[in-house]
Amino acid sequence: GLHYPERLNAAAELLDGPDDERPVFHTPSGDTWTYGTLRAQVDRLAHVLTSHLGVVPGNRVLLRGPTTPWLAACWLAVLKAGAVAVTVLAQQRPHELRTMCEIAQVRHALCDIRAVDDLAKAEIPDLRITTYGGDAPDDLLRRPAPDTPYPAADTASDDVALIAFTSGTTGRPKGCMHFHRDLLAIADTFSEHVLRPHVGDVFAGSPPLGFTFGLGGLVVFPMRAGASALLLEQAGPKQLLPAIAEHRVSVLFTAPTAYRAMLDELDSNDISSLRRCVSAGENLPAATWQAWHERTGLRIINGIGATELLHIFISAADENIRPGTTGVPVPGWHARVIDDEGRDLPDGEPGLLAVRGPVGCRYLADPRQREYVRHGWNVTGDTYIRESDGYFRYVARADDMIISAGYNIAGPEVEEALLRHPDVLETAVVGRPDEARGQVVVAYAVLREGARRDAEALRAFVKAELAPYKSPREIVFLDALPRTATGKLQRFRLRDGGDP
Ligand code: 3SK
Repeated sequence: GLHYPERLNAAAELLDGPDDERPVFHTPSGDTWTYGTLRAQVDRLAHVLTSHLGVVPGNRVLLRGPTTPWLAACWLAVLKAGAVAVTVLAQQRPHELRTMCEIAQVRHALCDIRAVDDLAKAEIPDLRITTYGGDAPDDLLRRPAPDTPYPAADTASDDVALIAFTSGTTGRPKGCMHFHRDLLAIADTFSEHVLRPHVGDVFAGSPPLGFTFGLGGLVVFPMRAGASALLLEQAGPKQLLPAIAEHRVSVLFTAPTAYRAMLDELDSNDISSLRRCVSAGENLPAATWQAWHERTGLRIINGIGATELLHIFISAADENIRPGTTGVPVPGWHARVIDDEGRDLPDGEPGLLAVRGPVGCRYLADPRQREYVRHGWNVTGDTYIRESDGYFRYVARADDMIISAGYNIAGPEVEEALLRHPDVLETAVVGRPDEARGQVVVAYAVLREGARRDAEALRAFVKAELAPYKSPREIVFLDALPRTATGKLQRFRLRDGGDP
């Protein structure tokens, strides 16, 4: 198992090691931060936090801004000073920010000047906002600070370092508390054993640092390996490919829909530098895995992670990949498929995914803790099948199973069939209430540019692929699917028949 010293400061650990001259962050405009620069800036910022802003160990500090080296440096400085980083997303609006600050009892915020409007509008009582990246004399980056090393706060390995909010497809956001050691554990499990990065790797990807998928993939993993990351403020499928080509990115973190969208643009970009592609955030359809493999020769590393557990806990790489499955428990993690009473289900039977490992779910003051952690296992809310070879296959989110005329239908299986049609870019399949059948299958689809919206042809296509009872009764075409700020599909908005 993993053993960390009783006293541990994750920021100090991550910063320690690589030579001063080695690169750590690149920006799209061509700037490079070395480990030496980063160490000096983090120490400056930590001095300012402590001596100008009065931050003391244990204080919660909100961080908000686009993905830049400065945001990463602020995050490291907060941890190095022994405070607790509270990360949020750019898309979060004033009322959501107010709720999160209330839940996490936030008193300080470090905010990119470009993202401050919504935070200021939130009018959060007793919140002291310090901006960075502007030209005001009190800007965080302009404050005078000693040029001396900042001694890292003497934190315990199980002191809270991070509060990350789950986007929550419904309901009040939940703050997940994570320890200093948790931040190293995600690197020492998934990254170390599945990703296996090299010192020379250049990481990049689409998830923002306010989503732990991005925080791990773009800051923690590269730093733990002494490697570097390209930090992109705009990281949609259209920006990723040219950035990979220009900066010779070798490790990519993004979501299934981005892999699918990038297929159209592959010819005009040289992505020969890529050696690792990670997909998480949502289930990776086998059709997307195959298409990417055929076009690039690369084998996508699928994974399932959760904000509650910080990063990826089931995955596989290289020759261990079985397309269409998520993989096996990452070394250090354990997984089971259980029924509602917590009993193991036989292989091949769908049930609740339960996992256990070096990181656990600890909601901050939220009774939903009891639903997530049962009998010492984290129950993620996903329906999975464990196959006889030990591989875990995603079925659906537990509340996304469709029951139509007595049949159990997993929406993702129908989505998978639709995605095998070349015109379909994205799709979401849900159950719509129906008097006669309980529910009927309805598919929402986004087509590739220029494709004709022919519902009948698509229905016929699915009928040829799947048992007829799984075929959508109706296909609705949309320009985009409703998603959360972290890119997760909001099926409930389609199911409710509301305005997507
Ligand atoms: O929520 C997720 O899907 C996720 C995936 C990978 C790593 C981290 C997270 C939170």
